[in-house]
Amino acid sequence: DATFEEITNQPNSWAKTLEVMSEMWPSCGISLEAGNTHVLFIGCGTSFYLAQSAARLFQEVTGKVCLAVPASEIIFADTSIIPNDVPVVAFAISRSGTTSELLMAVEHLQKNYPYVETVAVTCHSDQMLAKISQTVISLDHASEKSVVMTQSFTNMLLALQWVAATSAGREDLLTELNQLPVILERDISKMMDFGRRIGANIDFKQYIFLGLGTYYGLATEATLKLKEMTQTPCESYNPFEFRHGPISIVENGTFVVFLVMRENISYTLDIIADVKEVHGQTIALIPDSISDNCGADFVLPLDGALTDWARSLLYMPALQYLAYARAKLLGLNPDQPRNLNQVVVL
Ligand code: F1P
Repeated sequence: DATFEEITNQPNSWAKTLEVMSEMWPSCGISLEAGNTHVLFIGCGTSFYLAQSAARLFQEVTGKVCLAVPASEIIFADTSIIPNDVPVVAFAISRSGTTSELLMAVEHLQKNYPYVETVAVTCHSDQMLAKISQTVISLDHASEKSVVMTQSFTNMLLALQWVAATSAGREDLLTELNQLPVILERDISKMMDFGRRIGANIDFKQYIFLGLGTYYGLATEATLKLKEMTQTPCESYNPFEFRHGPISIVENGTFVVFLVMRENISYTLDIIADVKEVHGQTIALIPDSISDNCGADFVLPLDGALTDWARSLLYMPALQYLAYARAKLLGLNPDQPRNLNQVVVL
């Protein structure tokens, strides 16, 4: 099916995205050099979760003020979101380039805030979003037949990571990004084995995905994949927030997936222990340099030589495949989830 092809094609599509970005971005005319530029990231559904992840890493890498908002908030609740005394760049993210709310948000910005520069990030550069935006990041090689977004998510996020590293003049980070296609190619079968073991286990009744900072958008996206493809109860939280109430839903059969950062590892180990104490099953996607003795019931060790933010994309294929494997287990068609279309039109 298409979803399988699109998940497993990611080593190729990531390599192509890096090629496209190094050719197009330097000459696109958008400048993020002014230190006081504010950067908005706008999308719907998967593209909003992408915006959340991108905004956090962009802020970390460039030091600019960054904000992720669902497109609907630009249209219906824009008070005080958009400053008027500094340059503003808005990245409008959409696989299809035709989602109504996103088009309305871009039109709203252009009408009411003409100084905002809009950059379309899309896999369909022949569609309306690209036509109405000032600049287009065209990732048509990552477009999809499936309703669910998999490679389009990671490729659009990779493109924004590339822009962040380039704008900040961070050659070290660009070097790391350039390594990702080869690392993914090397590790993808290990990720799929993991996804199958965890997703296709009928004993797991509900899933919780935990991620912090730029990983929070990944955790919410992993939740959406599982929800769209399988309708399994699942939720996402910041791991530290999880202990402030939501942990009360954990019981035997609750599978808690940690997207682990090296930076806060000792605290994360405490949370893993807390979840085990209340009879949850724990899984850690974790840098291989610290995976031994992390205490989780299942471990997927990922490249520990990369920085936390450069490693982030490597978490996604495993989590996408988890949802895919569960859809197969339940006899569902992952390409065509219940109640969903590729595009939501108002
Ligand atoms: C965004 C989106 C998807 C969702 C569904 C409907 O589309 O909300 O995230 O899975 O297929 O559309 P787009 O604006 O990125 O094309």
